[in-house]
Amino acid sequence: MSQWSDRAYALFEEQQRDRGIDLAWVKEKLVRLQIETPSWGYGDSGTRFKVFQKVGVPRNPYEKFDDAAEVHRLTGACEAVAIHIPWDKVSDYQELKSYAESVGLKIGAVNPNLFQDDDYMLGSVTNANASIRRKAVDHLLECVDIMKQVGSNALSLWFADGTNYPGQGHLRRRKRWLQEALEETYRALSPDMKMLIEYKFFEPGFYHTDVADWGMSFQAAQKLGPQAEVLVDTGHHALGTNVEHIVSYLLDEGKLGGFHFNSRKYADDDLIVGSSNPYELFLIFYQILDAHLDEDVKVRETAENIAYMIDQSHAIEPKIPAMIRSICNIQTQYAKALLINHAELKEKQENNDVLGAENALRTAFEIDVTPLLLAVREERGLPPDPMRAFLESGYQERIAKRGVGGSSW
Ligand code: AOS
Ligand code: ZN
Ligand code: ZN
Ligand code: ZN
Repeated sequence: MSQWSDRAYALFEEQQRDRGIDLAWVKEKLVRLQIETPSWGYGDSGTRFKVFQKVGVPRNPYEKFDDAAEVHRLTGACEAVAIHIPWDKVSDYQELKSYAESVGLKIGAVNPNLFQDDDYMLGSVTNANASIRRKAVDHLLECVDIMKQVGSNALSLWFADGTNYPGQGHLRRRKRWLQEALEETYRALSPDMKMLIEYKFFEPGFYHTDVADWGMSFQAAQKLGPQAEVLVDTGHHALGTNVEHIVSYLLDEGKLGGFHFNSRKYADDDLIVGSSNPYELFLIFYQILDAHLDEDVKVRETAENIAYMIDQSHAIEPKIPAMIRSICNIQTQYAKALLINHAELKEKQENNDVLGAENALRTAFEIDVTPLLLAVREERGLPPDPMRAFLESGYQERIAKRGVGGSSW
């Protein structure tokens, strides 16, 4: 480290020791934080107005793994990559698994795609047409089979099913069809597999979506059994929703399975994590780390086994730097949350000291964790500034030979 960062870390260490923070524990937690990146985040994407094609975008799933490997090499935090079927369809999934391993990665969640076939215009598992429902369930089962081939232990489900107009669909019938599809899929899972059920209150259906909120995901998962859990995509709530409250509720029920992290200002914007709402991310991590310390072993285990994933689409930003920025932002907010003094906070809460409690929490958020992050990266032999290391690596220039017109999503 430079003299400046050595001095900054020494001061940081002293300040945190004075606050009663166990820095060995903080560092261990930081090192263990792994965040899965999505294969589709490396492809071209856009809005409904335009998909901009970028130079050097991966042309196939293998090149997406190459890019993900670069992100992992620089951050040490992204060893798994989520795949989307059929966007990442290959003829030999064992070969895809071996390829991932050869570049230092593993395959994370398998995401079925039930929204791009014309057949699914009016729904997939909730379509009024039984043969389309069958086709959709067969695709879910195919994805479970792919999980077995690639060694994935998470089936990540998001249904675009919904309607645009009142009366267009029969809501209760659709609810039952959805549960039937989930049940058939759940039965196909191996005992070590999780089913993660994502919710979203709008889009592409603008009147209703079949899995609209966490309560619907939760109830479906509850009925299915212990292998089914809820996935919280941070962009899938109405503005003003208290996402960290949902997180704490699901943790306490042992049903928080994973996250799709991204940032949003208005809707499901899928922007760089923490770019416009860093305090929300910090407060989510506060709930999780508080649950790490819970006296109930089930709550602790739930908190320790959360699948952290990024779900972003990069319309204008260069994709690999956008991913690196997201990882760094997550690490920053996680590090801040690790500096919460839980004993102090508990004491303030128990004394009904409103401002004292708020201050205890905010104090951690306001700490500059740069010296800590630099020290941890250095101890792990990682570049202190992963973004700068990427820009200086020449990787972007090397992949330019892929040309334009790579994979979309
Ligand atoms: C869609 O809004 C969801 O966030 C899903 O997770 C989706 O599968 C993913 O964004 C890829 O399109
Ligand atoms: Zn998502
Ligand atoms: Zn989304
Ligand atoms: Zn999103």
